[in-house]
Amino acid sequence: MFCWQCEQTKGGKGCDGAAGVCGKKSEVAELQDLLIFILKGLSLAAVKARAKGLKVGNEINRFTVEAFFTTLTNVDFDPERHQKLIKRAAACRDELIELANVADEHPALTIKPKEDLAEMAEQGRGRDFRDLDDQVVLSVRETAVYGLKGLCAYADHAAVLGREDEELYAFVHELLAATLDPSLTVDDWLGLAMKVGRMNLKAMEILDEANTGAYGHPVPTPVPLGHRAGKAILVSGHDLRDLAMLLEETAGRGVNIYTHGEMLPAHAYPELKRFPHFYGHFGTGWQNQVKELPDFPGAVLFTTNCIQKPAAGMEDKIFTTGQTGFPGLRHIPAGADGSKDFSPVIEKALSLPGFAADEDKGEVTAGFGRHAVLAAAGKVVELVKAGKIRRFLLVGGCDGAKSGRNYYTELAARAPKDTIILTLACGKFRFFDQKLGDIEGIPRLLDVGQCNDAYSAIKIAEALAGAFNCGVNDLPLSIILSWYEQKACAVLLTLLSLGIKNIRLGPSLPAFVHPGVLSVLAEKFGLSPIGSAENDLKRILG
Ligand code: SF4
Ligand code: SF3
Repeated sequence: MFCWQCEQTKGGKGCDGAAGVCGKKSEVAELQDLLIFILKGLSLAAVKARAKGLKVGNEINRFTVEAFFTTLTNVDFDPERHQKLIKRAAACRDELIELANVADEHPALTIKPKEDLAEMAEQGRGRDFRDLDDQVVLSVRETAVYGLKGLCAYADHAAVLGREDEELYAFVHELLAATLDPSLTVDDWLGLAMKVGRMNLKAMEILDEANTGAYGHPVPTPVPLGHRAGKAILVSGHDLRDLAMLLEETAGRGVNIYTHGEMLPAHAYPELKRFPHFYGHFGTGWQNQVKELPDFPGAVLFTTNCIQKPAAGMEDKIFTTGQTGFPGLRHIPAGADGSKDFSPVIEKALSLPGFAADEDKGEVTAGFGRHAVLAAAGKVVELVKAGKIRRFLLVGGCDGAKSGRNYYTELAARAPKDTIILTLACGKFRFFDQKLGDIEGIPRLLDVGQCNDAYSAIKIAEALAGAFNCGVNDLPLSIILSWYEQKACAVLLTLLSLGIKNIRLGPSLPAFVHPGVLSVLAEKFGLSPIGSAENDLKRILG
């Protein structure tokens, strides 16, 4: 195996050998390489079908997005689920080949997956992305491909809420098919990477409409970090529909529902917070789950990334759904209409002790989406003009295990009292419970939401630029990102495609970004690595 798609990659260079740092075994990595290879063939056939004016069925569109999302970091570690996906990918590909009468003999179109799991993995061996000699082209191409994984994750979340877009699906096929064309140059791939960014904005916009259309616009909401006496279920990941269905199914059953990780902002949605048994938030960043989850006295449901190998003894308490999977964990499937029966999770929670007593551990406030922040825009503009708000710091992105991530904790703690910190995604767990106070009633720490709510942050920045009659780059705003997995790549490409400059990126730079590409990004967009919190703040604040 060889994989370098995430920030945790071995030695900052690439995971190889028997397993990746995330725990992905070489067999799963090889199955993923085979799956991606066949998805590229499927995509080429889909491009050819569309070029002939033929319609690519929605089942194939949806499947492409789901299968590609599966290969994102910390989503699915189960070889048997990959085996099924590979077979389905080949069947969908062959259906398109027949539909469009494709005569091309590219191996991605002709390879037939073996029946046996070990033989299938063998077919994937050596079929990773390193098929170009030109390392610069390879680097830009893979940056675009990883961004596309993030886009597929967001498109999948929107699709489960019934929001889909043919242009988005056609682009996913266009980009995956393009990876089979060795004649594309660095400039071609830079153009395609920017298009991934633009299309990801669209995916996040559709997801925003899906989430707010179904559950209302988030409103600032205090979220307890403690618990109530009683049976309990913990819900992790990003998928609000899974949470909504579980809340419905547990109503009146004597079970309290808690959020974990990226599910925290769900507390702020009116149609979710109305459930009296939707109580609080448990735990911190995803990388602490092995240590923290054994202290949760109930069942746990992972709806999306980031899932890790469970601690010993936790296997029968943790469930997966959606694209997530782990060998030995029970998976809750979706019915044809997307509905799910969570009774195994509920029965498990009822059989476990639950919390013995109430405990108050303070609270955090979620729900500063664009509606809530822009409702206070007049006051914010006035405070900026009066010099009472010196700068906005957008400190967002993923959390992870590296010690260098203390930078983000320190940055939030050191930021002067006349700065406002906007945050989003799971990187917030580095500082989400710091008490930063307010500036004349405007909280200094504003949690915009999940990583996909980067859409909301972009809208806030654009609205502020409108109010000040300037461009986003001229605002008193600095963007400091933390990345871990490929959704962060998608969001970064979106920001770059919007022309947003001088972004700082950490805790380390991606292994797949070649030094030659980095210098282009530095020159064109002013992208730079983070330094020390103290020095960066000095530079930012002048
Ligand atoms: Fe390594 Fe990250 Fe790939 Fe896992 S996803 S194998 S940690 S590079
Ligand atoms: Fe976190 Fe995995 Fe990236 Fe949605 S949950 S941001 S790391």
